[in-house]
Amino acid sequence: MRVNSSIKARTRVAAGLTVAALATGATAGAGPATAQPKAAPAAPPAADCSAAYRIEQKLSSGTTWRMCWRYDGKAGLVLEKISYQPKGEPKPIRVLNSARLGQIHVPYDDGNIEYDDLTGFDFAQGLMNLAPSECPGGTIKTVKVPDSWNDDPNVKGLCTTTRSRGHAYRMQGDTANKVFQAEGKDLLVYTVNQVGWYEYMTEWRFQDDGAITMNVGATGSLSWDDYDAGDGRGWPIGKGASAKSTSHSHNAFWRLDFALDGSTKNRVEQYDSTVTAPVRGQRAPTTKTTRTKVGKELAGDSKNYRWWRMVSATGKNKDGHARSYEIVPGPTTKYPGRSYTKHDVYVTQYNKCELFASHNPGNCAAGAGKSVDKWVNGQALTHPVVWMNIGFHHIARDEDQQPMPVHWQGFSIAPRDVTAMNPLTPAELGWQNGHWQPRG
Ligand SMILES: [Cu+2]
Repeated sequence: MRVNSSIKARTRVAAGLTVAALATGATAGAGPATAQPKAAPAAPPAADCSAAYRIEQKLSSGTTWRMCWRYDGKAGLVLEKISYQPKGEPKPIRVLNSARLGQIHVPYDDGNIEYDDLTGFDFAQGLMNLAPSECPGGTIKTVKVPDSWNDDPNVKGLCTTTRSRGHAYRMQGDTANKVFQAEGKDLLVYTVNQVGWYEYMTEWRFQDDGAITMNVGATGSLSWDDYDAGDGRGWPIGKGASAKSTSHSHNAFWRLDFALDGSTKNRVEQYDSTVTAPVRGQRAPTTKTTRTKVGKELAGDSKNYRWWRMVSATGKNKDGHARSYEIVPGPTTKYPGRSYTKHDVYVTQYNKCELFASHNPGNCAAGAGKSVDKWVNGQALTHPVVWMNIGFHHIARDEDQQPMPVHWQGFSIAPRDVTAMNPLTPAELGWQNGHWQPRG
């Protein structure tokens, strides 16, 4: 913990009392985040978890997301059994068995200190009470923090709500007076966890188009204990050249255990494209895309024109195409200082004790190593687990005080052939699949 942890811990308790006093009546509960009327489901799917741990939201555009949540004593929020059901699909389509953070690694540029926030600096203990205004239109669930340091382990700390994300699509119709357009809607699930001077927002965005976007936002305050590096590794944020806040990195890891169509036997593919200048007789450059099947554990690097996808072992969409989810990396600054931060994505064979990308507390096997890079050792991938590493180099600026504006880092997974068409296609356009001919 960053030096004045006791003060921060006390602050947490005090804030807890205040919010609890204000927000009586908000208790753990099931049901949708907002009070939108829901169409009666034809056959409600069997409950995967008790009502208090269920999140189910039918978005106004017709897409339903379902999942279970739990709270881990180190990883914090863990979302499980996540399924997606766009309108027109008869049953939920399972996407993930489990989705959670895998580490937040924070090394300071002067080499004096390095934090493993999840495993070593009590990220999960630092769950913050949320005021009702922080979860507009939503529900704040009560989370029981395992082995809590506080007298009351219950924190009103899990917000589920909905948010608009602007245009989902727009298309001018055949006649000038017809415009097809719709606003995208997302289910948002988030917690705030305080670690020392920082507060991390862990946000999961379940979009009505089937994409899942996960982000960590850092706010709170710059670390009071990490100032005046004195060797050119900080940025002055006080008057004149005083108070140099030490530059540092936030390397966030996510751990995704896929289960497309309910099976963990997903296949992993990497795609690369090469662009070649025109040769004689060609009017323009050409681009060739190749697929590489990833059969064994992978330490992968993002590259121009490179992407990966997880392919369902069993499910096909109505066009007969294998369902898959594509990994869409967000902007990253890869930190080469540690073996586990040297690659952008790791794919490991599932092992129930491999839970944190670094400082893994479990004893997985003799000589197994404590970080994700060590677990990439040639095993065949019959149950691949994806570890995404997104880094941010934080050179402070005057605007970082006070409070520090949220700086976000994260990535998405996007459906590729999960449905035969855009899941939000209006009924009138449902026939326009493939190389369709305009109707006269
Ligand atoms: Cu920072």
